[in-house]
Amino acid sequence: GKLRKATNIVCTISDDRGDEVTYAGMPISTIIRDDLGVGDVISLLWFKRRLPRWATKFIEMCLVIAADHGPCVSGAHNAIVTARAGKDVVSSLCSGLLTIGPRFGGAIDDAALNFMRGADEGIPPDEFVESLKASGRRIEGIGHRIKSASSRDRRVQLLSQYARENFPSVRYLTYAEAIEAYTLQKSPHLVLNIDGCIGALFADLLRGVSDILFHQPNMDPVACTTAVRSVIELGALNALFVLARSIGIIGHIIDQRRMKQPLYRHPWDDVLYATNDDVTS
Ligand code: Q5B
Repeated sequence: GKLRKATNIVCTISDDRGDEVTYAGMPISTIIRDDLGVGDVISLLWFKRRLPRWATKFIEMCLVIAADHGPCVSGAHNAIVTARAGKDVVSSLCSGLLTIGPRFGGAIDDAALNFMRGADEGIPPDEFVESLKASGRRIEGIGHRIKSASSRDRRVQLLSQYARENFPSVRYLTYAEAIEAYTLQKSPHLVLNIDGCIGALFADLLRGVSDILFHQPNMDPVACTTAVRSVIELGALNALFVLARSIGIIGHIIDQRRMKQPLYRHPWDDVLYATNDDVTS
């Protein structure tokens, strides 16, 4: 018989060989005909499943809510400086995206995994916080430079409210809020932030769609937790912030180019010129 040629690449999410491309088996004409949105497209291409509307709407809300947070945050600032140095859109976007990491926008995966661990193992909030502190780690998903107990993050409130009204369970969000209640006793700035809120709620979402995701109705809770954790470990939650914030970063780049802004140079009076002996850390 015929021998199949060995392939160098395996792809399980899309197929462009027919008349039209399919996303997880669904032709794009069906996606258009059925008026599906970007939340459905992300579900198909990232998770290889069509998810229910309550879940795809949450994904779309994350994209809207995390699209931009003004010009002063790390990503926008870097992109603005790069655009003003005369670089193209792709280079400026990349320079902005490269700031996304453990302190800025890239704490979502670890926040989700940690809040899941705490809730599933029944770790009391004080123990959870103090054990991370003892190991010298910051709690992913907690803390914000400008948001505080008296100036709450509206984004966190909007996502939490939607989830409470539409998710089958908000168990991990509830745990994250218990952590926040404890950290707020230490400092008013140690609020549940956008990364922590998306992380906890995405873990709740993945549990809520586990029968669809893993093709197993009434899954054993321990097996479900392991399967959800393995999805999060792929990095899809941080990727959601990357995707969302790309929208805003591109906006800032276009804004700078439209205004023909000159090369940025940081002002001398905003730099402390010091010797090593002058600074303590
Ligand atoms: N402390 C976010 O810190 C920030 C602590 C903590 C225990 C914590 C910090 C942090 C975890 C990572 C995280 C996502 C760096 C943030 C985002 C998107 C954004 C951004 C925007 C957007 C802020 C002062 C004292 C110190 C610290 C202690 C702080 N956080 N202890 N666990 N998590 N969080 N990132 O204000 O005793 O004085 O040494 O790393 O979740 O990125 O809008 O800006 O949409 O663009 O710089 O919202 O919380 O304060 O670092 O001077 O810390 O608090 O140990 O204690 P700050 P620091 P001490 S959302």
